[in-house]
Amino acid sequence: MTKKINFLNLGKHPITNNFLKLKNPKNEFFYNLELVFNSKTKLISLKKFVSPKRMFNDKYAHRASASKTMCLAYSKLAKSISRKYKPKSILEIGSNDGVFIKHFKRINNIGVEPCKNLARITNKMKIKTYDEFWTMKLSKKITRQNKLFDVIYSANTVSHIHDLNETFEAINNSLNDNGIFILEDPSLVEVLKNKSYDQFYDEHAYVFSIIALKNITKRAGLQIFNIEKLKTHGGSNRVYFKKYNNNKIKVSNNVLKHLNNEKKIGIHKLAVYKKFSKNVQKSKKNLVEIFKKLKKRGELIIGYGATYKSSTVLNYCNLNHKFIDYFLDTTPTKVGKFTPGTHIPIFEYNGIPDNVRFAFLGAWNFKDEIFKKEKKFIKRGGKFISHVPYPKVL
Ligand code: JHZ
Repeated sequence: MTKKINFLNLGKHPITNNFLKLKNPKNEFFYNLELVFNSKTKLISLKKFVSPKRMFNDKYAHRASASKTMCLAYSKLAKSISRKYKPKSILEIGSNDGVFIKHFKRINNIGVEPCKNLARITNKMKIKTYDEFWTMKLSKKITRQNKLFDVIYSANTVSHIHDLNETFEAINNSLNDNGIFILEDPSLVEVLKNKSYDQFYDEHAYVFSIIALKNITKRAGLQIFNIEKLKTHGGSNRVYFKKYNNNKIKVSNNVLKHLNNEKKIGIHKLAVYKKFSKNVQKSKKNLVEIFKKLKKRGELIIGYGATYKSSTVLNYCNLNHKFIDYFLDTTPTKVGKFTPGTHIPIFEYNGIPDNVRFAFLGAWNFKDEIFKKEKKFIKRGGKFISHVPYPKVL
């Protein structure tokens, strides 16, 4: 019998995309963020999902092209797909602001993006974008209008969709018999290693292991044939799938290597998550201590990058505007607003002001890019605070 076993309760959390116009809004929505382990599929997920309509709306703030690292990563991948697979058609599920799909203008390139403000951006770029949620119904509609696809790509999106069986079946339905599906999402191995519990929030319904992915895609007729480990978004996996009946593509040895490594770590065992839960509680205690110490000394502390991830850290650790004076962020749709739940003002990034000595690294996944950019701040003695892999002043 399948059992969903609780292993971590992160308390009450707001909608991460709900950047607030008012500091003290009325009726802010909160839900309980709890994590469970599925004893049958070995999937790690939120216990209770938040309604997709609450999260993915016309005011969606995240822009995938907000970091140079990601722009480069997507352009490199687009080149490699064109060279290796020479597709005549490509579908992207979760096309955001077009950062990836725009590289395929010479072939039939289609986007799926339920956030209407984002779909408008790519439709304006002349990339046909369906502003709907990915379902079997939509897959059938797109396939009727565009035939089957040689490549289907989805980055940081499938982990956001609640019904995984329908999602993968719909992907199979839209894929050519010789086509490939590429999925990219944060890696559970990296989350455990880095204690990066902030990969769990309303939108991240799942964080995938390869073991769980293998278990749930099999019944949809998809088979993993290759895996690339990526540094992006704090450590991700790029997983390549083919249809089970496609014997032209060989399964790479690295698939077995990943599966064996996960077994060695114990990804399929509850004990690993119980230990993770203890590590997360310790991480909270140590991070709060750092903030309290600095604030007692009267230090001004800013946040660098008002990420969705940081919402989990701030709300779980009760780090509100008394601890972080303000955030700096480059995303225009976040500027002038307040962080969800913790109500910290977000200002436009124009360099770190001279009076700042401490900055909490909300965008720790872009540490290398940010450290390169902030050489002046570091040179004058400025310090970053990060909770990954453990709370530390860097
Ligand atoms: P970033 C979002 O999560 C939501 P977030 C979503 N659920 C998801 O899965 C990932 O993206 C992919 C700012 N910044 O990408 C820009 C600077 O200000 O880590 C962004 O607001 N200066 C779809 O929000 C934020 O940080 C900089 O120099 O956790 C980064 O957000 C850089 C590099 C970034 O994703």
